[in-house]
Amino acid sequence: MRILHTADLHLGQVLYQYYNRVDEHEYFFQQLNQWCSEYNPDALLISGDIFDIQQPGAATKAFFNNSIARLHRTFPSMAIVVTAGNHDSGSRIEADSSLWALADIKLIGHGPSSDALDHPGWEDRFIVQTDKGFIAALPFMPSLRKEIFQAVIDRVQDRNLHNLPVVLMAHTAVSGGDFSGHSDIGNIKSFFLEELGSGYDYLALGHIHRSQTLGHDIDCEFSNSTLSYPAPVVRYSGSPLHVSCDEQYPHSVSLVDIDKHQGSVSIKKLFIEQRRHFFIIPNEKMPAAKSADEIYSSVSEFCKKQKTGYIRLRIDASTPLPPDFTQNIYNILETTGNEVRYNPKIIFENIAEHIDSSPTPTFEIAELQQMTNPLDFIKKTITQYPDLSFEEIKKDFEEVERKLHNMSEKDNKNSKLKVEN
Ligand SMILES: [Mn+2]
Repeated sequence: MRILHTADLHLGQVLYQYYNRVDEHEYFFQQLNQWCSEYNPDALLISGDIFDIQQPGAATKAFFNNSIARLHRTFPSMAIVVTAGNHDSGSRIEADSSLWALADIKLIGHGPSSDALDHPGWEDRFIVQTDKGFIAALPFMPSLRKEIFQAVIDRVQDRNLHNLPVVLMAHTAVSGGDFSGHSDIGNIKSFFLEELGSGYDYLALGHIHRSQTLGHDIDCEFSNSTLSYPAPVVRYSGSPLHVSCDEQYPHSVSLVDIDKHQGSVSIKKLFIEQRRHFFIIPNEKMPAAKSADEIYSSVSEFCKKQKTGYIRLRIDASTPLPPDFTQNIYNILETTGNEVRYNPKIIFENIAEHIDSSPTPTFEIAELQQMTNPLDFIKKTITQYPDLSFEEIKKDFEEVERKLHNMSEKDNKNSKLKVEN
């Protein structure tokens, strides 16, 4: 079974409160079309966060509809499975699902309700069976419950008489298990891998925007060579575009081949060419800028040479900036007709030396909304508190998280006992 796995499209995103990214998403879908014709996958999976906001505008919805319909027309035998993420409105995704079902395209907005598991046939909505294997698709569920994941995998196994590959889709952050070498997993509110059940060969995850195969530290970010692992494999495909300026790593779609149930899983990253690249001015090999004029001329130079891209400025913290600094930058960029785009979140350097004069870190609204873990916030503001150690705070948080997890396990057991009694 061969699948193309992607997630976190964030269609309709307006970056830095100003820039519409539809042409970037269009360029991504062009590449996706190209890969579908080149690799001929049995299924295309989109593991949540289709849209950037719960109520995307008409143009964004039309873009999604047209892009998916076009993929289906061009590759009619390829299964397409789309689940809702935490950014999506599950109800809105669900509302369109019966229409998409006419084209055999699966859109899943909601997980099963708590009493659904008692009704035979509940699983039909979540299972896609192809000639080559099974896809059990679950969307983002605010209260993630282990029995749902296990139940849907078990129902797949009832049908899986020929040992075909089993793929599970989920949209969540995952922690726990043996994830040595993946310290960044803990930066987001997360669930333990065991809570997603067992019995799948490939877990196609969405939510974390950096692509990674969990539990394996040989997943080189820049390599497009095919890596094989014994099943099961747990993987984030990562987002196609950098959704915030902290995501400058390469973005890719995962091409996944699974030979049989409990067999081997091969993964190849298909790197996405970005319509607009991300640049830091001056680039990190140079010293940070020390005057506003220096920045103005570097930005002008960039606009002439590069002509397109997202830029972010690197400025020494001791540099005095005039009150019309931001306006001056926008004035320079105007000459490029919105092609060079400015992220007003400046990277200030040598803050430690200027701790008293250092500016307070600023946050975009979208960034704050995504920040489900207080540690992310602490990390960004830690330079303001020279007496605190980030590592110690992180350890304390992890300890609390572990205790809370144990408590909720106990609560679950107790409430089950009560029900049985
Ligand atoms: Mn996302």
